[in-house]
Amino acid sequence: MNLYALLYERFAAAFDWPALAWPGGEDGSGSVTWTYGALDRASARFAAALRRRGVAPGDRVLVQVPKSPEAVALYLGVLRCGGVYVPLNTAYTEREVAFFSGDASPRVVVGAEADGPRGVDIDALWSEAPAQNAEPTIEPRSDDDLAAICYTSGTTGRSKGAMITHRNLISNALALHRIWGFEPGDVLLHALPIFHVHGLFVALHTAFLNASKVLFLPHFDAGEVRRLLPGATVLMGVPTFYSRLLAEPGFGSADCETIRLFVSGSAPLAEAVFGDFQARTGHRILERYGMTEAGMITSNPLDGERVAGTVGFPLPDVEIRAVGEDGAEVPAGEVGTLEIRGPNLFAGYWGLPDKTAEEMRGDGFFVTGDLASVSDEGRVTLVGRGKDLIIAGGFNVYPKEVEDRLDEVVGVAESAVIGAPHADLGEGVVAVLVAEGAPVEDDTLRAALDAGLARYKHPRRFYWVDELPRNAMGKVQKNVLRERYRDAYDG
Ligand code: MLC
Ligand code: AMP
Repeated sequence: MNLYALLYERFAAAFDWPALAWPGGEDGSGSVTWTYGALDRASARFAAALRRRGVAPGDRVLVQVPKSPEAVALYLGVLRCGGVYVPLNTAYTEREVAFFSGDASPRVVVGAEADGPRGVDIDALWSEAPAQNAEPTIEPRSDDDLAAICYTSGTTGRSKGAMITHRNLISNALALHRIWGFEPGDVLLHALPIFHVHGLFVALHTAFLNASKVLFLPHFDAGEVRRLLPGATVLMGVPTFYSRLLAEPGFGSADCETIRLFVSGSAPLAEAVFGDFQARTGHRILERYGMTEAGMITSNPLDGERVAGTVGFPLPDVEIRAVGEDGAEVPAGEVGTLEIRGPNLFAGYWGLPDKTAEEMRGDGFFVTGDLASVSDEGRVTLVGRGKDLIIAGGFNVYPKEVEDRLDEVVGVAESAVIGAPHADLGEGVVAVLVAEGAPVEDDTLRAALDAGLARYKHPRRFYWVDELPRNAMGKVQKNVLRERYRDAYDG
């Protein structure tokens, strides 16, 4: 089934209800509200415009646009015409976008490549469709057809497109809607970006399945979120949202009287933040775990014990196991690499069958690269990552990609990029460099990185050394560097 057909069933009963409330509004109300009817009609209009541009079922539509209600309608429009939605971080530079565009070979590129034949901005696309009564068709799709390709960085520094099917999205949305107890009257406060799984799929799908009102913010601002909390019942965020709310003077239970659920994910929620949040507000944040390739995988329970430092239990129909280096499942409580299987699991990496095969077991389990223990009761505790990944404020940064850019800079002989503890973002990016001649100024490094690397990936601390620590195999010992520079941000 087409995911949009499922959503439409819910929308059709709620055409007059508020869907997205967006700051602004010329009437002085402080917000512009789109009803579910308006959202449905706008998605039909975008679908019509995309069809006119030749988008047929299965064609990719690459999108790099700022967050807005129109952007949501565009996403739904792509689903509706059977296209494959390929969202990109708005921070990506032209060089990064060029890679994705070349890789995904989209029929249409919205928001980028304005001068190219496939490029169009979102307003122009909107005006290309018939203003009235765009045909309300929803292209039939089978469960295995692709709904989206979401790029996720690779350890080799090359991004891979995770192919996500309608089944993946539908199964995950229905499961989360149920286990998180969505009910009539729920209002979601949405401050996440909509180019990643968390803000686009997890948050929007659960709210839309519920025909809930969504207080839709362009970006996270702690003061603004606090101001809007009393009109909401659910907030979903990365850990930084919660630590920043706690940093608001006087923030506490009075701000949270209407809230029934705070959800955290995409990066580890520090036990101290969980504890402080409970002490100040009385709320135990519900932590869940997921990834681009599998949507949501585990969740702490809505009813039942939410244990700090754990990510809870597998979602319905999701199987997990922790596996040792010999490939055998480790005993309960011991640490292994987490492998998972279920209707949420993606269809593979776009154009990379060998890479897909490397990360899939013969019995259909996917190797997540996360290290975890699973208790006797099935509760999962993540203890680290086997993959060389930094997560800053919920955004992933792959060291290899940053090292490749640094190594291109004249005067840099070699580099090693690591994550260091960061009070606000969880981890911050640190570069350790070996000079070729005189060390390069930080500003020169920054300018060089600006040319091809999104700002959130930039190291904000640079250290020059005579040589990088290596093991007997000649491999850089990142654990040594992580220890040496652990106070880079918070020292
Ligand atoms: C912004 N900056 C960051 C950053 N966000 N640097 C490192 N890490 C980040 N996450 C930099 C900008 O480049 C800029 O630098 C400066 O910080 C200020 O930018 P800003 O836009 O004002 O930032 P801010 O409002 O502080 O944003 C922080 C944030 C945001 C935490 C609110 O990053 C955010 O919304 N993160 C959510 C990420 C997310 O949705 N992840 C889900 C992935 S899905 P300069 O130099 O340019 O001035 C997934 C699966 C799952 O992982 O399980 O959910
Ligand atoms: P992404 O590639 O953006 O999909 O990021 C997925 C990765 O984020 C996972 O493989 C985990 O390493 C990490 N992650 C997601 N949720 C959590 C969580 N609750 N705690 C710790 N790590 C998490």
